[in-house]
Amino acid sequence: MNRPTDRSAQLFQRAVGAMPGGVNSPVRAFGSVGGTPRFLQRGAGSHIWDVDGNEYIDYVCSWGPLILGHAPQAVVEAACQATRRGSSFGAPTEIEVQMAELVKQCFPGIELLRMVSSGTEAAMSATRVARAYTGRSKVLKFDGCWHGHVDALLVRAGSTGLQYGVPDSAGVPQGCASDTLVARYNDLDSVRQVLAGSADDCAAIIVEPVAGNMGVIPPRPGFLQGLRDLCTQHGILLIFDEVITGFRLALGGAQERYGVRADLTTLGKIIGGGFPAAAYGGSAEIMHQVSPLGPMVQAGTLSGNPVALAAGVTTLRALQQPGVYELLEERAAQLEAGLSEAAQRAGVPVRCNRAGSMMTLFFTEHPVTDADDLAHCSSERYAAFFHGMLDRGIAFAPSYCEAAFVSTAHTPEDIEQTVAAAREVLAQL
Ligand code: KE4
Repeated sequence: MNRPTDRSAQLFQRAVGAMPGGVNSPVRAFGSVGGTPRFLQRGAGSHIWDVDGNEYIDYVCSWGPLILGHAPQAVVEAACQATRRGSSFGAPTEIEVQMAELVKQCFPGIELLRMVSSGTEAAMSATRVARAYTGRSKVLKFDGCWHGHVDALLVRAGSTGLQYGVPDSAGVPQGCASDTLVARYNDLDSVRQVLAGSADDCAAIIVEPVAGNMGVIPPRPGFLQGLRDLCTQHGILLIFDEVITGFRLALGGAQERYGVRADLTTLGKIIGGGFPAAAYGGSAEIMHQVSPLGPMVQAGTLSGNPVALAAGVTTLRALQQPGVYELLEERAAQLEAGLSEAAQRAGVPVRCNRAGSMMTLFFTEHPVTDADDLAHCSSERYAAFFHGMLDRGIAFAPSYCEAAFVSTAHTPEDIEQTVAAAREVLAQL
């Protein structure tokens, strides 16, 4: 089953001599699963190929952006045409208006939005505008949630924070984090406790409406509405970090799926269609704080980049076609059922958490509903599963603190092949 990894190994050897850990984002280094990171050469649809010529069915999908799969023809064409017209101007362009109007159609709570280039920038800016609008200092986040590498939000952070055991990053002075409050995900009582005595100075509660960075953890029934009610009660702005869930769970993201409206929303990943684009937005009253209208400063050289937005608008228009989310649901449900059945057949205790076309297979018999539950999950078994699947041409996330994504390009045959491989791997765990 062993597949050649010589070229990846050679490239990794060179990479570590030029970049920290040989990567440009920590999770890519395979730190929590071990082994040689695969250097990829190309992707098409639901498949990717590494530099040694190995082919894989891809469930990473660039960590979420590629909901249409790799290199969809219409997206590639739109990006090429936009590039030929000039890749960046640092001046307003029509595609930015089209993107903003498209997002407003899908997210009724967004009256004005500002494009930025990464989810980190979107989260940083959304918390800043919340502080500007309310005049308050504190921001409450949840243990295990990840909002990019914003200084003040690198507290009990998920994703990379969890994978490398640094939920509170080095280099973030206490002064930066002192206004950050932390509560337990899916636990409204913990929110009430944390807010007791500080609600009047809390500008925002920022939450992943479906957590995707401690593995996938859906909100318990009532959790999101409870946050909504607490925010309304205390004059706190509710920020939904929909960088993953926006356009993933529905055209209107988690807000459409769960029927809870945020005061501010961050978006990313899918709205760039595989290119760097993200956004934050909310009511006109709040967003009038943002320069040049108001006193809150935020700017960006490549914000609203016309090539990225040509890819993003093309992607969103494809998602507006009838039947897309039903297809994603059907494929993802097929995968969830197949993996769960394979584990049961092998007598391996697993919990598969899924919301729409994002899911995580946890190796535990306990329910996984917050960051503390990760202590019951076997990272060793996940690593063995990951490599067993990789050796069989199936690429899951190199960490169980991440999500697996299904795209519209994944076929029933892809899912069947994945489940067949899982049966073999789980039987050997
Ligand atoms: P970026 O700055 O990476 O574009 O977005 C940060 C971000 C914000 N909010 C949520 C909910 C996110 O999931 C992310 C980024 N997600 C990670 C995957 N867990 C990106 C992959 C990586 O860090 O390499």
